Amino acid sequence: MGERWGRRRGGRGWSAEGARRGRVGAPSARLVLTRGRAQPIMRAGGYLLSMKAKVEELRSRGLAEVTAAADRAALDAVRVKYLGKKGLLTDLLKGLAKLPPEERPVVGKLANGVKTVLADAVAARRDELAGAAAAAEAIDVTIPGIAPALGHPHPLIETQVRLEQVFESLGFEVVEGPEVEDEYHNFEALNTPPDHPARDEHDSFYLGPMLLLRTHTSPVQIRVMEGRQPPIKVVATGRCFRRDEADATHLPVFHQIEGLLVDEGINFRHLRGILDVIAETFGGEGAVARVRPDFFPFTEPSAEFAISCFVCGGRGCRVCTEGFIELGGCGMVDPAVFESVGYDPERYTGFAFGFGIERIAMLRYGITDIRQLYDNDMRFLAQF
Ligand code: FA5
Repeated sequence: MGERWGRRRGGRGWSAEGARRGRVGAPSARLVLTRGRAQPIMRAGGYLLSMKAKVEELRSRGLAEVTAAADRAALDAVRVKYLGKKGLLTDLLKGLAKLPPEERPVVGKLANGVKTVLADAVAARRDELAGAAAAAEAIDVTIPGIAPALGHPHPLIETQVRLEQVFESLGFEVVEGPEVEDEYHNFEALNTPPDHPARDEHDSFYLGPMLLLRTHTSPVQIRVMEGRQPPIKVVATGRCFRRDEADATHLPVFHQIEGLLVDEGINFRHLRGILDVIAETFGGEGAVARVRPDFFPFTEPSAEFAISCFVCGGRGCRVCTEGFIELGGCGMVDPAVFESVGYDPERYTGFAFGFGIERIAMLRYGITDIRQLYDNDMRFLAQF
């Protein structure tokens, strides 16, 4: 350095070109000419060069940090660090005041240029990151979907709905009655007084002295007839409750469909026509219907309705009794029942029936044990 100073002072060996090339520590020709004093000129020149180097360094460091920013937050931090109000470039520009006025534009231009370069690089990197994020989140709509497992109505409900549809198509109205009944509607009005032996068969769940869970859907007949005059053409479906041991064909809670048709001139052949519809619709191919005499206190004559067993075809097996599956009872409404609801038994006749819906579902789907309907085993239910 000492030697250079010596040469500069002498004014030889230094050219304006040399200064323009920006040799470290070299004063610019202009400074020499305008200032005429070596010392301040050399200081100012040194400061200018170090400013330029600083700007250049900020440029390359800033660009490297922008490129390295892995996400939006990191990129924003880099932007604030270099371009923010208190950022490194802003800081540097504040330092311009220390430069001679004619040098300020040179460094100012340089710094503003770097500002633009960094701002552009930040914007480009932001786009790049947004593109990468969008690509990562993109959904490929061409990939085959996963089919959701679709449910379907339970075979018991399916059978109940189908029964209601069949009867509605025959002009019957679907009605409802309470599951908690009084003894009068469940027994007395149906011609079954307290000492009647048929009451033993309906071993009941009592809720109080006169209140019980209905043992059959027949009390709905009474409730309908109490509320309106003939002609009556209704079916009622719902749960019934008995203290029965569960086995292949019995449950303590089961469903029945009750039917009642009352008008002038109704006879057993009308009932037989309905039984044939049930046998054809739910019995399956080749099924044989069987109607044979039975006893119910509320019908006279009474009959038992059964369909040939789908398992053994009528030979007899564990699922059936003597080759037939009993669906329910039926008959012509007993005049005593009409009297209990105030109908004139001389004028009106009618038939009634009550079938087990589980038994019909068993026939329909070939189910050999009634309990399977309530096991809620998806492997079993999914078959239907
Ligand atoms: C009755 O319940 C009469 N109310 C039916 C009736 C209505 C007769 C109208 C005349 C006129 P029964 O107790 O037989 O009848 O039952 C009828 C049907 O309900 C049976 O054939 C059977 O299919 C079904 N059932 C009865 N008890 C059970 C049980 N514990 N589990 C499953 N199903 C049953």
